[in-house]
Amino acid sequence: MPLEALIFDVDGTLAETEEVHRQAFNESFFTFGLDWHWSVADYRTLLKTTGGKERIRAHAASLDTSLGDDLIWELHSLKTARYGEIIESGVVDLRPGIAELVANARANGLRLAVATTTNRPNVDALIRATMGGDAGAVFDVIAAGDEVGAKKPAPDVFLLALKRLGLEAGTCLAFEDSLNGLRSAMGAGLNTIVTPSRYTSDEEFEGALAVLDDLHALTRIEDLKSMFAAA
Ligand code: XBP
Ligand code: MG
Repeated sequence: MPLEALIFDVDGTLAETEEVHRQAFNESFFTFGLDWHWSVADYRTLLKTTGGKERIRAHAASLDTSLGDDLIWELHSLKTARYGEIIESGVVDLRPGIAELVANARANGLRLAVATTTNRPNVDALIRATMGGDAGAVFDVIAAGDEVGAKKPAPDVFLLALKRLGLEAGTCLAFEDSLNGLRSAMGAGLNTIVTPSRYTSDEEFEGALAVLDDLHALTRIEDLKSMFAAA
């Protein structure tokens, strides 16, 4: 089947955003009077739990404490607002090759989608800051965070993107940075290219169609289609 669409993960794939997430989490903990501070080393482990609210809940449990759902939602809303402010200040760029790949895919008639664990406001902030436009104008389909019952590594968010695209998995190619993301995409039946990011460089990506440092080597659609056809 011909390649018809590219489906991108966001955090770690489109851009190295997790350090901004980590800063926003830590500033929110301070604002809430929590004596929590997530170091880089802490966060590498914490990231195995996908979803910011789930991550907060898991951390509280590791301290034998629990924060009520209302407080977790309130804390996460503050974090999301802070994340958007930091991203909109322009501190993060797209990873190498992403802008060219998106432009070339569009110029070659491929459709574009996002399938991410983060929430829609974070996607909008990142695309506005790095691509200068509305995320809904750059991508045909956006499937994000709380729109699905089970987050990555469950396949739900990629299945939602496929449903909204109206395409079979066999005509699409996924791009991810993490093992949780790879498992999610493969669970949805998608061939997946992995570009490990700062926080996932130590992970194994069995089953990936390719594992690349970044996507600058794959900006030519002909090369992408050849790799896809050989899968
Ligand atoms: C990575 C995640 C997200 C972010 C934080 O998402 O697991 O939880 O770390 O964002 P992706 P939220 O699937 O794009 O790699 O706090 O909004 O969850
Ligand atoms: Mg990711």
